[in-house]
Amino acid sequence: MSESFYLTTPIYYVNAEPHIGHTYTSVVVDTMVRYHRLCGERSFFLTGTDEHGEKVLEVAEARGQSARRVAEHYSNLFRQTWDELGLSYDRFIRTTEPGHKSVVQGILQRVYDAGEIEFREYEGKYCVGCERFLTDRDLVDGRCRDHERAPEKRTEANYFFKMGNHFDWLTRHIEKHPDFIRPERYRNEVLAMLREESGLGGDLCISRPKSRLDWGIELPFDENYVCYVWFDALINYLTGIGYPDGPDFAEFWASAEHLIAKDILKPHAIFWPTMLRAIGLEPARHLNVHGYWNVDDRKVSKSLGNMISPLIMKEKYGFEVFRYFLLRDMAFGLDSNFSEELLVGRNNADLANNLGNLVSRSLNMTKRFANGRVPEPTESEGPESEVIAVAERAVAEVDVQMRAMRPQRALEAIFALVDASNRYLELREPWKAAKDAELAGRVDTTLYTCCEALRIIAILLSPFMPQSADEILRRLGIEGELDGAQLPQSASWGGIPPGSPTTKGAPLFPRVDLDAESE
Ligand code: ME8
Repeated sequence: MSESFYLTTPIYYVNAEPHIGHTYTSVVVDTMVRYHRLCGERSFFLTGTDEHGEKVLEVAEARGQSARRVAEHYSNLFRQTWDELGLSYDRFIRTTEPGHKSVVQGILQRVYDAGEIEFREYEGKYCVGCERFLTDRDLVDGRCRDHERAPEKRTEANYFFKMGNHFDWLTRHIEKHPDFIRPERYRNEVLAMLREESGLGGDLCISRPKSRLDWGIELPFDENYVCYVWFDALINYLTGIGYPDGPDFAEFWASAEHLIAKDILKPHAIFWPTMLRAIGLEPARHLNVHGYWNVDDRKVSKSLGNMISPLIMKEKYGFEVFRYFLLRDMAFGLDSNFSEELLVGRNNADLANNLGNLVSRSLNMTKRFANGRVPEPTESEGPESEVIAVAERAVAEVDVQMRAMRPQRALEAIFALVDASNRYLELREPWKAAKDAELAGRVDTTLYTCCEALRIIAILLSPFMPQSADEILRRLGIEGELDGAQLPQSASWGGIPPGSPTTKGAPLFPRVDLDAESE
């Protein structure tokens, strides 16, 4: 049986509208899941909303509404946005669902009965933005590095999960599985965090007194407290696939891949694996960590008010262009800057001039010189073999890069084939060859080679730009191409049937002129 893949996004807080940052993580997961489907692998895509905790209460109080109403509003907004953008999630989970509450309570009771939770007093620096107590590492000039606000000093009697009991095991696990946390820079960061947390005793406060906060899941062993929002939220990854006894739970849990940005590294790399250990489950297979989208070198966030809306980007440029930009411009793991100039630059260079041009030249000439039908190739020479070799390398390279969670590198490999095909076309000059008695015989092979390269490009590109890929296949006259066929066989050279009726169509990716846009 082929491998399974269970991919998750963070569940987003219901205190803000979806912006470029949330969109990036969700789009990477969508792309990965589409790729696995293309390979005939079973996959499950979980996303959703994180609805308890102080952040939501803050918004609710400011608006004079109930927390439930605010949660409902933003949760719907996230779901509708992902639907409008065509993200192919399998389940959208909400932490206010009754089913999630009973899973969380079952786990709390189990961990409590196992003696891993204790009750005592604690004083610390609490950031409402992060919904957690901070350590000195989280502070810059006394302020939270992400929210740029000073934490509050808080003392409370609370329940603590003794996660420090599992630090030795976790350190060994990270050392034994070098790519558990990837890219590598974040693994090193987690090992440093673990050393620091060990020095602090390694306890995690997992309760909030109802007298201060009652918007959460009640502790099953003390009705005066609700569960800390992170303890509740992380468990969504189990509820989402039917923990404890759903039919697919074991299969998908064994193949779990979490995707997050570095802001929530500690909860995912330290709280979560130790919680799972206490529950008696293995950690996820990989924790994939990306950097921040910045505008003018500052993290895009609700608290800084510099958000970029995916729906506005869709309206202005089309979602496929925005999606391509996100996937291509961010090296997974590093920060990236967003500006409309950069997006338009990518559109014009990669999509309009390069890929779009290959599509329109190939199909225009197929129309002119082969009556609009993919011709039968005759002989293949050096230049054809070169395109074939680049196509084969692209198929293999995309696979390696996708499985290593480097979507930007996979796109580079696809565009190496686009470049090679354009160079090939320039070299063969079918527009001249067709008029030259000696060279006219090779035009059919040239056009076949371009159409076949385009077919492979479209298949490989389909997880990244599903609609554009469908459109290329439609213009090649083979729109059912992706049904049933699986990578890598589906992209092996020679798959396009000669005689396929092609269509020229309008430019696939029009050039954008930013100056004209702003007029
Ligand atoms: O942290 N650049 O939710 P959240 C890149 N509810 N990605 C960004 C980003 C940026 N500027 N801003 C946000 C929470 N993200 C918790 C998660 S999971 C059990 C609970 C993305 O709404 C990125 O994926 O603050 C980041 O990790 C996530 O949104 C934080 O979303």
